[in-house]
Amino acid sequence: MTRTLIKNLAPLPDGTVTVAGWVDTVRDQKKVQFVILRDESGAVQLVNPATRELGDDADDAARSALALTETISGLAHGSMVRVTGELKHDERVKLGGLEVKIASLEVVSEAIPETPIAEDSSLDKRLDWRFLDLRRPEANLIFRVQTTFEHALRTWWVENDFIEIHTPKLMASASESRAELFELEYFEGKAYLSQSPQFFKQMAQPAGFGRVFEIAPAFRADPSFTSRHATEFTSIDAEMSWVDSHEDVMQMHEQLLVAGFTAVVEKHGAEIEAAFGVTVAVPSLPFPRIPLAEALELVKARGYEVPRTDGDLDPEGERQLSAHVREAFGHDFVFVTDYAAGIRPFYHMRHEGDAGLTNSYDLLYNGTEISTGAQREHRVDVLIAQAKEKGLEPEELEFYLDFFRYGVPPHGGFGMGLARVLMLMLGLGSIRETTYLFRGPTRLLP
Ligand code: AMO
Repeated sequence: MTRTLIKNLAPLPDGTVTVAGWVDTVRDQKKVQFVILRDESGAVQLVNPATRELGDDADDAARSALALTETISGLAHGSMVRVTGELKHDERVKLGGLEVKIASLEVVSEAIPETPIAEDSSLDKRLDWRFLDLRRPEANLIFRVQTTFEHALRTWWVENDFIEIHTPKLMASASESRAELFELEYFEGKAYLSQSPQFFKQMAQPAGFGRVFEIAPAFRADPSFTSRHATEFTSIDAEMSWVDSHEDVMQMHEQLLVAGFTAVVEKHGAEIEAAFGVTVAVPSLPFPRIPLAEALELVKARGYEVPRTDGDLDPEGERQLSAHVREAFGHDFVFVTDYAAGIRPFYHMRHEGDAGLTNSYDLLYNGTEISTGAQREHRVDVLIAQAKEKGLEPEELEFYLDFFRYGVPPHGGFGMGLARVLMLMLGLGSIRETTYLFRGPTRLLP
């Protein structure tokens, strides 16, 4: 269909144009009608001199002018229309300094006049009507930022010799903790939804791929209702061979993020500021690194005693640590490193001289965890011992353990939640806003 995107009208000379989109508002005055038309790229004012009645000598042109006026009067908010008219640049027009005088208007799809959501509707109600909620320019911007961000990550990976993989989401076993596993009937037996591409991105290492990435759904049967948990989320994963430690993984991770943030700032910095009132900054390299034990001390020194007994940070602890990092280093990101083995999965490599600590990290951004990464244990006997220690049956993991029996390079990688990165980047309150269609314990629709 021939149409001009509204954002592309400004550079055009005055003349005939065709635009298409949905009706935002109609101002139906006695002598003139104004329609604000929106499409995915912006909004423009349409104008029509109203014809309210026909004289005795009315000709065809007068009759169609009356019909057009009546059509515009009856336009409901949200109806899809296609309009051909005369574009005119006019500085007096507040909206973008231009206007289209309607020559013809076709109602392509009528909307029910009563819109089910309003600007002040609750988030839950907006999610019920997500396709209408997404018509908001700010919502549209979130997903354009997402596109730019993902594109920049992919470009960086491709330029750095990574191979894109697509791992199965139907699994025969758990890939992370058994507690958060969705089980489903699978012909005569059972299958599980993948919680992470963990095992299969690791498989690419003995497969000789060297460096891999994937951006794909992950599923967690997590009953929590926090602003940062979903039962299905998009996981950004990378894994690479020949690492000396988790330090190599962190270096890859921070460079990748700088590429992603640079692209977002260059393309959307100004509109993000206008829409959300936040300034997205490209982080400087290297990101600060703080061992977990030291992080807990720093948080304590700020007067916050982490109430957890397992030695991990809690969400308030993460916020406190990020506040410290911002004050001390002026940085929005921090790698918290060297987690205790007791709070890490069996596949994390442990310190050479101290089996109580792992070669692992969490990455916090603006006070919230966005990622976990680690060097993996690649010595099969050690891996089996660590699995047993965590109460896992090596028999169930045979397919995975085989990856380590035929030659495997030392390797490591990370997983990162896409919606969390966007939420924190744009200063939004929940990943429900930055997920196209959120899935939670009580939400499977739309
Ligand atoms: P982890 O379980 O920490 O690590 O997950 C990695 C990142 O994924 C995101 N995330 C979630 N986002 C929304 N809702 C959830 N329920 C949810 N759970 C996790 C977070 C988190 O930091 N296999 C390891 C990664 C690795 O070591 O490579 C893993 O999955 O942003």
